[in-house]
Amino acid sequence: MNELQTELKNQLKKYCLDKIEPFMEEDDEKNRFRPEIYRGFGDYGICGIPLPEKFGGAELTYQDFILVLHEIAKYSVPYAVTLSVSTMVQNILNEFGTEAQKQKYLPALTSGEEIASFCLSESHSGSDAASLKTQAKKTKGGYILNGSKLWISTAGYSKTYLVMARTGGEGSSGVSAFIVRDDMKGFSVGKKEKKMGWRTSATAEVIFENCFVPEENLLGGTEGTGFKAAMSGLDRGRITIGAIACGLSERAIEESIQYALERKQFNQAIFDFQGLQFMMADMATENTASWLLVKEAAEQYDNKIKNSKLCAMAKLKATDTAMKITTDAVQILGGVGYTSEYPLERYMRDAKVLQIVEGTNQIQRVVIARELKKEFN
Ligand code: COS
Repeated sequence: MNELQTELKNQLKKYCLDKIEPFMEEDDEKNRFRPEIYRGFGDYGICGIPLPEKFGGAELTYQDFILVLHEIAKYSVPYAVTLSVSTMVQNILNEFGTEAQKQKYLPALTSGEEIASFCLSESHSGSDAASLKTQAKKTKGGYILNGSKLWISTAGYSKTYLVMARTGGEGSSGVSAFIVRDDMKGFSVGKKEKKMGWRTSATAEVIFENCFVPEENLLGGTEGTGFKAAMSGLDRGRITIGAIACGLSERAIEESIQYALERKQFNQAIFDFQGLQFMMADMATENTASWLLVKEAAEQYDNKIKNSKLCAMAKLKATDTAMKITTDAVQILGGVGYTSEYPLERYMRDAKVLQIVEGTNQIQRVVIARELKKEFN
């Protein structure tokens, strides 16, 4: 780590210990999201890490960004994910938006004053994203949106929603992206999901009922580019989900080793039983391997190498590993690990959805296999 990264990590650790950690159990129980915690990230200048300075970003690297997410995830996966998704939307706006769109929407996001949501999934279109049905019908001066999006992170708290909707025929080329604001007529937030984990993150349906979106809010001013914009955003999002998984795993490893060193059975610390030592050695090895993969994907991205396969591998490996590590960590604590007296059961619940979001791990394998086929054909 360079000096800046060490400094950033230390400052964030303090913020997370003071402002996040004390509320996590209670907020998890009450499904409570605190916008002030996110705004606090803004005060640390981390809400637009990879974005250009001219739009209020820090213009740092993706390698810096994954370190920040890794640190936050040790205290709260939901807040790390909120930052990851909002930054993913900013990246898409920055890459595909017009100059006017960037100037208008990015500064409030990079400062942390506002949050952005990513709206791709629908009830009949999850893994098969190109089959989405939300309609955007051309009208005078803009588009009328009708349909709904499901499982939208931070819905109800975000001001900007990047919405993929159909302007053309079937398939990916008929999809366009729109910048929808929460105060647009016809936009509303629907059912809030009751979730196994990530309970501090608000997840809900968003609904469009004859929602008029002005022409200038068509991303990039061009129809038909929405699917590619979403996919390229997801490539980056997959690296950050990998980083979050590694942060969560690291915390679970720390907690379980600490416990194993203190807990005595048969007159010795349970750490000293070889059965547990092998388990802990595997946990540490697998998480280190995952982190190296995530770091490599981030480095390639910083070097402008497009590598969807590596992004998918990083997400797949790190999140499957987080599920295994958090499950084993509960096992090391035994009965007490299954109770909310320790946070391990929450870590395990928070890990599960990492295998599902930003493309299920089955989809990651599809992406990897497709690239392998291209390489070997
Ligand atoms: N970056 C840029 N463009 C991409 C891309 C990427 N990573 N992946 C695909 N594209 C482009 C393709 O190049 C193709 O463009 P052309 O038509 O110009 O050739 C177009 O998008 C369609 O691609 P493809 O034919 O591969 O699309 P498919 O419908 O077969 O689906 C998968 C591809 C399965 C990979 C995609 O649907 C997917 O990732 N699904 C998961 C969705 C997801 O992650 N949802 C989570 C939402 S957030 S919780």
